[in-house]
Amino acid sequence: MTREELCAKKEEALAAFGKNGPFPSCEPYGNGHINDTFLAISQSGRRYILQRINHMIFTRPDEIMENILAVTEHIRKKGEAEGLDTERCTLSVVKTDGGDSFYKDSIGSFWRMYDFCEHTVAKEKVSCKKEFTDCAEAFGKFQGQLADFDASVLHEAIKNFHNTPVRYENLMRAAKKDICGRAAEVQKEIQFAMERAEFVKVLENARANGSLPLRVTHNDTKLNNILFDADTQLPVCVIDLDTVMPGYSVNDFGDSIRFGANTAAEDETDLSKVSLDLDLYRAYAEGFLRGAEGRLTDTEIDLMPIGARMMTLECGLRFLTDYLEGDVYFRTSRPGHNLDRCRCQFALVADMEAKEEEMKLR
Ligand code: ADP
Ligand code: GN1
Ligand code: MG
Repeated sequence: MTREELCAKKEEALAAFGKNGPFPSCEPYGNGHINDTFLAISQSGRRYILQRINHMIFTRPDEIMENILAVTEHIRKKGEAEGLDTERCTLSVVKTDGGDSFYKDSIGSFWRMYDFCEHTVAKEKVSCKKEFTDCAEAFGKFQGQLADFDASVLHEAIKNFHNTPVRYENLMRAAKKDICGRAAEVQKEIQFAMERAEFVKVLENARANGSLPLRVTHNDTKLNNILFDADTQLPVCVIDLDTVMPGYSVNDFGDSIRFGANTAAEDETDLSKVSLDLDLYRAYAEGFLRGAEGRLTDTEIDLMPIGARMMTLECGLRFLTDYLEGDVYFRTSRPGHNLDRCRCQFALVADMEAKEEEMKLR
């Protein structure tokens, strides 16, 4: 869909939430790679997040919204019991005028609205170690809040989302098909992946032999999926709940490290700037364990460094697969963007491998 078409459809979607409107302003917002996010401001000045759910990726938006309603209700009750601000401790879904949790427009796109979580900021980079520890505690706590959530009510948002062997096979298939004729220029990266064909199985093997438990996890624990209070700079709300599903705690830990403990941005092209900041890594681990309040098993703690390497490698595999498939999954803003992201992830993996001993937490 072109930008113009998207804007036209956005107006149609806003009309479905008309009881909260009208909305004189509705502009693109945030830095997510998946959904189309807008900040809508009503006549009375109330702010909302309007999102077009990427239904090429989330093929059952109705199920995603069922998950989100159930999860946010559960977290809100926990927040209430703790005396937290119930308007900000989790996302609040705004219903359409017809009482639904999403709106399907005339061309089959799906839209949802959230209350804007006021007086908060999203961050692309942490400004100090403490902020990263706080963030870890928030994601650790999020897992804790869902520890007694009935996982059987959750729909699997994306099959095999963090199944790294499957992601590896997807890359091999994409390289073989080479529909865009890009494989020749990425032989080095494909080779890098192939040298780790055994490593990709480590967590799935641990799961298969019963040593790694399935928990309800967030599965997309990037720094910018936490909102911080604008004054105190403390985390107030874990957002982007599309991928809440049964998963491994070590992957939630790992994805945060991949994004937040990299000394460079996710798409840095100067690979000499890419490395694992061990100080930030340890600060995050400390906060995550504190947030988990003793729930993690010794095996999980032992596998946390592997989780970090696994999520970084997996993300690199996914970026490379998308590059080979013509950049159809992740939003890109320049030619070769996914390849740059992949190279950056692989450089970080290499650095983590070199720091294997120092990454051990026990
Ligand atoms: P994506 O799946 O594309 O990453 P997100 O749900 O993470 O989409 O939203 C993208 C960005 O929009 C977030 O990183 C955050 O900056 C902002 N955002 C999303 N929901 C809210 C909200 N309820 N209140 C304030 N900001 C939000
Ligand atoms: C996507 O939606 P966003 O931008 O928070 C992706 C994650 C990747 C991440 C890489 C549903 O996260 O899995 O790790 O990009 N989300 C989905 O930055 O695929
Ligand atoms: Mg996001």
